[in-house]
Amino acid sequence: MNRFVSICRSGVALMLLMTLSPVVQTAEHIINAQATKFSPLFVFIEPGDTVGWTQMVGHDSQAMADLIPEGAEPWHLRLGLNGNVTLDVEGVYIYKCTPHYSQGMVAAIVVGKATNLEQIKQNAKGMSKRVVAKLLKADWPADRLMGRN
Ligand SMILES: [Cu+2]
Repeated sequence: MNRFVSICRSGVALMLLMTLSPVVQTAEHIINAQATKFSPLFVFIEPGDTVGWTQMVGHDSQAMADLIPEGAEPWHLRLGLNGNVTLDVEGVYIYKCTPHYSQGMVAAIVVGKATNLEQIKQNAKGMSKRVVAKLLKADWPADRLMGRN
């Protein structure tokens, strides 16, 4: 009986610890490749979160030069393979599928606040300019609006 009580107590203690623990929670966000689009087209995440791409047969994911925050690490997932990246630097990241870029397969990830939005607006060209225009019109979470206007 005492042992049972002790196990229950430790269980409750563990639950309390998990609830009260100040550990920062990171999340994983999934983007699907569908025909010649990434879905969702825009994801809003927190620094340290991971983005994973699925259904990537025939597709890749490549961060576009001059369209990611300064100091951020560009990525290029291998063609046809699912993969993921963890993004720590705040700002807007524009990425493309290389084989389908000309068909507009371009999308955006906003990590924390959009600190580099002005730079993105200036540097975007062609298909990336179209996706930036869409991003500006999209519904943003209220805490991300810095730099949008
Ligand atoms: Cu593609």
